[in-house]
Amino acid sequence: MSPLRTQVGIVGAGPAGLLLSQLLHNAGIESVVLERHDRAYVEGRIRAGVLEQGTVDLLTAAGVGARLQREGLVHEGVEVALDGRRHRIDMKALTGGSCVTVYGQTQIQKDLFERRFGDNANIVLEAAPVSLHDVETDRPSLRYLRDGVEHRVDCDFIAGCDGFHGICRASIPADRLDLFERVYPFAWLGILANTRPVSDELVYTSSPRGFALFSMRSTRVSRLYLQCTPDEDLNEWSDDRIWTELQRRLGPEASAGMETGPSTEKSIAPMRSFVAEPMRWGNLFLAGDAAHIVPPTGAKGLNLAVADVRVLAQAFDTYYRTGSADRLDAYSDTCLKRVWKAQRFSWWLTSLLHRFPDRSAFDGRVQRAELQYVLDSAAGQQTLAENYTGLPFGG
Ligand code: FAS
Ligand code: PHB
Repeated sequence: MSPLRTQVGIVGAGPAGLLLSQLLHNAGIESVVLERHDRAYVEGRIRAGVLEQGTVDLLTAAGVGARLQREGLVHEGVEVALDGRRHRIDMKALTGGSCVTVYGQTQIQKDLFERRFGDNANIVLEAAPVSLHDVETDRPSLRYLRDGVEHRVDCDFIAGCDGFHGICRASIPADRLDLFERVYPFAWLGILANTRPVSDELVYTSSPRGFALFSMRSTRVSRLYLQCTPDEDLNEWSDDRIWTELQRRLGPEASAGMETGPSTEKSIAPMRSFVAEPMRWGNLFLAGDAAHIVPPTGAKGLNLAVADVRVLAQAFDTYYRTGSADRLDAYSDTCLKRVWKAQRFSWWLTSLLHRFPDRSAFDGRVQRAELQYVLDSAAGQQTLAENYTGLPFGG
């Protein structure tokens, strides 16, 4: 079969890949997206839930934010519970107007797929395996199998948007990458339930029994997380046991009136911090989870993926309009400045709120004192608020 020819070959139809495809389309740049799963699988993954202000603005400007604007829940504050007492942090007041919006990643995927297919985008689903070729030349290509037939996509550039376990970063010779990683001694057990959230805003909970997070997907759907061991057996966690533990960690007063009910989804997510540098090899550019992973405590993963493809789309736009490769050459450094600030915040908030099994008594007291300082101090609350709602894109 004769090869396809395009300007940017994108591997992965997650938030990074599909949004990049949309941004390139808006700039008049052609792309082909290769995704190994089908649409239902990609749309069905229950993942992120909190969008920074910049992410909401970018999705809206890109033409995929209409339902987000209608259905997204704008939160001006966030709560932190310590010793059963809930403290509200007024993020809007502390940042001069920034908020976050609660809108599930599954909804973003649905909006992106609908818009891209509506624009007749070239998205190949169930394309597996995908392989990269001649990445260090000016004629890179992608190959993939579909229905037993091998296909080739000749392109100018490849965007590796295939997530942490994808093929793109793995295609880069090990001696061309510096990897930075921290694996945490715990994981998050997450459930979805058709119950009224315990609060109108998110509640991050620190307790001697471990961390808990009370989030939501709507005013009728709760998204809840419990810190657990990395090797937890999900079968050991009945709904009753989960609800009881959530109430114990939040405390009787703060969880008074909590509505419980059957879970509609239950999963365990590992916790790691990870960065691959540089985010480029030849004409392959890594974006999103393919390049970095953060513990979900700071709600940064999806937002970082959006920030990466914003920079990459602008760099491609400059290249094709002017012939200048300056922004492409600066892509990795530009992204990593903000990636590392989000890594620091995600590590800091994770370290502040979780119970570390091997932590000394002294370290436990210092951890508690730091959290108490943040809750008692306007400066402490401001640093949390400005990071949580999202640092400036240029930052
Ligand atoms: P993704 O992993 O979302 O997408 C990669 C895509 O590439 C997938 O569709 C995959 O099928 C495809 N792919 C992979 N290998 C391929 C190959 N070889 N060929 C073709 N396609 C391939 N972030 C938050 O902000 N808040 C959260 O609460 C949160 N919870 C999470 C829970 C879990 C269990 C996980 C795993 C992640 C969570 N994240 C969270 C982070 C998550 O939202 C990511 O940051 C976000 O999905 C990143 O988007 P992408 O970079 O597009 O990667
Ligand atoms: C979610 O709603 O899934 C969520 C919210 C905040 C986080 C992590 C996950 O920090």
